[in-house]
Amino acid sequence: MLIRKPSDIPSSEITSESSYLRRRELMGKAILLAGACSIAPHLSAEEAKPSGKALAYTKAGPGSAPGAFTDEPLTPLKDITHYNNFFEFGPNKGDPAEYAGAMKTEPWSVTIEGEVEKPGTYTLEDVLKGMTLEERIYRLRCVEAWSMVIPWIGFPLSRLLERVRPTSRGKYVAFTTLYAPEQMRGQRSSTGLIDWPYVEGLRIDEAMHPLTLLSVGMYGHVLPNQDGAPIRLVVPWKYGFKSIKSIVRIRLQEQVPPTSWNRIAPNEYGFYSNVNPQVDHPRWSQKMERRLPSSLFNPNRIPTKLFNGYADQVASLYSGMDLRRYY
Ligand SMILES: Nc1nc2c(c(=O)[nH]1)N[C@H]1C(S)=C(S)[C@@H](COP(=O)(O)O)O[C@H]1N2
Ligand SMILES: [Mo]
Repeated sequence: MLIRKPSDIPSSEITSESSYLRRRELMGKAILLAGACSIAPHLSAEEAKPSGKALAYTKAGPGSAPGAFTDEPLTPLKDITHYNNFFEFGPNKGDPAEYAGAMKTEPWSVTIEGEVEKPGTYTLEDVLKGMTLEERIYRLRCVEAWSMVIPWIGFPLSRLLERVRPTSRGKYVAFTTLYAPEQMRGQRSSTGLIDWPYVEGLRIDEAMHPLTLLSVGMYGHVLPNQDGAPIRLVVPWKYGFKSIKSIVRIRLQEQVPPTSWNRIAPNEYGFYSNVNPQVDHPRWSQKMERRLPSSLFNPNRIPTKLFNGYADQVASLYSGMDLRRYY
């Protein structure tokens, strides 16, 4: 640091006492604000745990199946639970943390119907019976160009689908989120953006892919409500909006299912929505992403990878397809 004697400092640089005091007051406020907004810098990822029940699961490690593990630093729980998209609770990133507590996740059941030999309404306990839970450390890349690394706990969607035996006409899988306006304040608002309930879909081969996960937890515990409790999809090579939360219905069908964002803006959000740095969103580039936590002074910008870095595992699903046309 450069230190100057008072006599070296021209009088124009000397701050009058009153403005000095005012500046201290402002700095004090800025520090308080920074403290309130900071991302729990003193808590290591290992210390912060979700408040829900602990789960038994096998931990991800370098020996895990290809794609199921990354040694990139985990995003702290604080960011994963306070920077969310869950429009059922409002449009702002902080809304789900504030309002998702009103969602009742017990009891919960999932209806599986359509082109399956064993349709039915299964309680979450039924779904989990005999299912081994495993940790998968996946990147989640939002179409808004931020990303996180999350230690999900769950099981491959294929294991559930195999149990209900898809028929040969089950070409697509449609997913539906809970509709409960009395619990989800965003569903009561009249903005009319999303036609509730939120819906999503996958092609059957995408749904059966070993990386496609139904997640019931993270950081060793059941999912926090704002992250899609008690059961949500995680499709790591697609933009985050495909990973539908708080699922109550899974339907196998012959036709391409509608998806919420495609309904809202079909020229911006296609059915496939594979992460692709070469195909820009019409209103912004997809070449880079902001890995959370990030801040004004440490934006943490990194290049986005094709299929979010899972190309070795999933590129073959799309061979021969024009990824610009099928975005
Ligand atoms: N039901 C429902 N699922 C949803 C959304 C939503 O608004 N409603 N938002 C999607 C979007 S745009 C993203 S990026 C991810 C965010 O997941 P996270 O909040 O757990 O990080 O959830 C997806 N699943
Ligand atoms: Mo998103």
